[in-house]
Amino acid sequence: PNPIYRKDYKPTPYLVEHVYLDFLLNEDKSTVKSKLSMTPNYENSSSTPKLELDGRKDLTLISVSVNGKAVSEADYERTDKKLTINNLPQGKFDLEIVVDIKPQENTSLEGLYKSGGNFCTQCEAEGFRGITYFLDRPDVMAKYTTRIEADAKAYPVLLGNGNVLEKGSAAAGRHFVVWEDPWPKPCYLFALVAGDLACQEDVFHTVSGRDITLRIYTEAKDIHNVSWAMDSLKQAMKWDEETFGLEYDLDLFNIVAVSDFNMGAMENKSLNIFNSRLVIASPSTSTDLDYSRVEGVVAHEYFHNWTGNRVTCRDWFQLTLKEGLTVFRDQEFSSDMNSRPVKRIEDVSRLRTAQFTEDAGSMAHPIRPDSYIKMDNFYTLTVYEKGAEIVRLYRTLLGKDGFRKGMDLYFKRHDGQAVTCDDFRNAMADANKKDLTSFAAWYGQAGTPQVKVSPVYDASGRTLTLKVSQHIPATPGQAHKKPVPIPLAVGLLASDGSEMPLHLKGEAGEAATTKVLLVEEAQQDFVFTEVPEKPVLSALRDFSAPVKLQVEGQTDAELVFLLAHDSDPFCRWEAGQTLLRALLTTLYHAARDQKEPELEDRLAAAGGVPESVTSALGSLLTSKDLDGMFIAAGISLPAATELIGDIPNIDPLLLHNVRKYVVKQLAARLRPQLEATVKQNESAPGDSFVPGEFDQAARRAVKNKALGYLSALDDPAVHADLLERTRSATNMTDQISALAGLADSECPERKTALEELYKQWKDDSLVMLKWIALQAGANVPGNLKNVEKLVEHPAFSIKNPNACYSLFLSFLRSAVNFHAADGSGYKFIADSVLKVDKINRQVAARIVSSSAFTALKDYDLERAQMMREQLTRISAENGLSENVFEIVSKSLE
Ligand code: B3K
Ligand code: ZN
Repeated sequence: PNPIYRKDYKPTPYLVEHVYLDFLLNEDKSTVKSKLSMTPNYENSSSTPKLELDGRKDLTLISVSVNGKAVSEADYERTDKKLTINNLPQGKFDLEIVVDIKPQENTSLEGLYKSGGNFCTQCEAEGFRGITYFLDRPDVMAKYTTRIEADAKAYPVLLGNGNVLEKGSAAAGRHFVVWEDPWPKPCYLFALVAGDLACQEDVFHTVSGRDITLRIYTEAKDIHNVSWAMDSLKQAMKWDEETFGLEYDLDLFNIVAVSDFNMGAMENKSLNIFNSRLVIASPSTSTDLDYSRVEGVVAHEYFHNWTGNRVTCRDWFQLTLKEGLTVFRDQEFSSDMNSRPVKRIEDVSRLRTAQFTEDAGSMAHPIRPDSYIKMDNFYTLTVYEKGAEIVRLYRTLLGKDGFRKGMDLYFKRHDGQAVTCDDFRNAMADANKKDLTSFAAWYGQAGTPQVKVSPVYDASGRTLTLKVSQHIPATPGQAHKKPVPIPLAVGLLASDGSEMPLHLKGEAGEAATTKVLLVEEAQQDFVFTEVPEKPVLSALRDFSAPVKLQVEGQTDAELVFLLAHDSDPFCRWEAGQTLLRALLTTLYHAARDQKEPELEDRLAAAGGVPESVTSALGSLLTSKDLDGMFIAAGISLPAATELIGDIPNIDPLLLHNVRKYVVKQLAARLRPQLEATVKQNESAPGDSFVPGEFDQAARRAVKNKALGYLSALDDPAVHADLLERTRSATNMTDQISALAGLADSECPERKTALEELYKQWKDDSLVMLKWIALQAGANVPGNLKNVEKLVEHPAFSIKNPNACYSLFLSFLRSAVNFHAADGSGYKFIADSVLKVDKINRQVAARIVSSSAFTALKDYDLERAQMMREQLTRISAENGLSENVFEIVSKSLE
């Protein structure tokens, strides 16, 4: 397979003005007739250029005609991927193509396929070419009219983009609906649904006084559980009007939930299609986290209507233009709906545990990649989450109003266009009369910048100098990097914990307590004057840039101080995390250097968990002025993946055991406080669950975190209590947390609880996903054989992406079993990838790309070698998909 390069971008020689589609949906084969009004997009010349349409080999071509006349076989060529038409007429012309397809056999879930007996589509990035031959790229924007015809009884609901133009019945018990979308769009936003679906309807009154009909469709059994999604949609619509002045642009907005879907959801114009797990929510089956995900994703897809649909991407390399921006928008929405500090901490944790790893591994790429083999492989944390951080940089630098001005100009200039990341940056720059050219480096360079800050205090001159340096590590294909502009938000704390007013040398203006320094060079000094005493530095406030920060000379005592006093909630949390990362690293090295005596004794001899750490976490736990959600995050240990890469040639099992030791020590020493926390935050009998109620959710969060710690004690009384909680829980948050507390313990209650939960929820496929995930990710030794049995279990289906993610992605997180010293975990994953790849290439690729196989250089030599062997085995497979090939071959380089 050949890579596609960003530098090779060229517009198409023809554009499409209007697309008329006619779908005849059937059980054996479905027919797609497309009529395209084509218009020339080339310089006038005597001969016309050829037209190369994208397709797939499973399209059965029935006919091609131009202006009503069949194109002779001599005038077109077909390959597995293209239909090329020659000798086209000058000027505008109509092109008609008829193909047959078999959606019922389409297990890749790209293009038109069947889920739960219904027809549905997924076209982004390149699924439309699986439906018909087309110029399948985002810069070809057209108006669409779609006629859908199917059996009236089996498919009573027929949905398309835009408005209903016409509907009626057809021969042989069939019916049809014609949809018309007035807004030009790229084909990746096309959608169609035909099925037997129930519907909940609502209405949204826009700021300008229009009434929008909102409909959510699900299978009949789920329709009573969509009100949270509906409320979230209305909140999002209102928020976008208030925050960005953006109003919805049609009279109808549909959401359809399907159970077989490769990703979370898709923002098709006025017909969003969702993975059912992101629409359906009920207290007894969904956790607080599920509720917040539904809210966030419903909002995200809605926000795409402006950032993505009205203004779209010129080519797929620009994906972060719509995704980074839309993630930023959904993050801000969720912050406004819930707790801003907690949302920020969650987002940073995700970035750090998963995106930083990606940015250091074999698939590392800039937020705007330079090349790809399969675009599907680039819907990544880098493009999405790091992309959102880069959008946030503008907001940090330009302020809320400046950012809004930039957004307004972006829409004013580019509404209805397919544009690039440079266009966005230019709008931000021009609206604020600022030169933002240097920000281009963030779009072109992969890797996480490492920032060092050395504070130097001069008591006689009462100055504090911050010596700041940055370095971006090499990534595949990019050995040397130039510095990027880094907004570094800082504050200075006095010894009484108060915030010092900041005076930056050479800068007039009012003294604030947080200052954003713009670091643009590899090394730069910033001097603060009138600093009365040696301060404690609070740096990277609110995580003002996606970097790894190291403060030179920072002591544990300073971290404990920041954890107690910093006015910036992010930095307060971060101080605790830094303390814990350092502790885990120290203990890991102590344990690694010797083999004798027992691990626990070695760790104890190395100092164990110091009293200062225990008491700092203890005071956080018992703090009266912090909410439970923040406390839960504050007492959580950094994920193992945060240390992988920083500790060379890591032994993941040893790291796991060190982490386990720290948790157990903390649990033992803080037991009274943990037990008190559980008691104080227990929900009262009669308390009813109110979705989205922060206070309640915060209490559950800290209670369940405390129970999680207690479960590490290996105490039969705790196990009995957890089992009892899985039985008496009145909501899924509590039920599944209690089960999670048992999942890693080798106790009789574990088996009982798993069996009971299965009996209770076996008919609810969304709860079964959690049940599968907990078992597959368990760290009990020898669990692989249980996981292998799970693959055969009726609750699991290898054709369902959600089931695959629950099982395989969870297994990847089990240090004990995935990283088993005999290599059995690696072999299981390689076998599974090969099996899944034959069914669904996107899911298979996602399993490999989420695995440590893409970071094998970070692991000990034995493990790295075993991973390489499995990658080699995968790469030798006949008929391997391009998706998996790309990841495997890059990981072997
Ligand atoms: N835009 C879609 C992602 C499509 C992924 C295609 N492999 C969902 C989203 O980001 O909103
Ligand atoms: Zn998106």
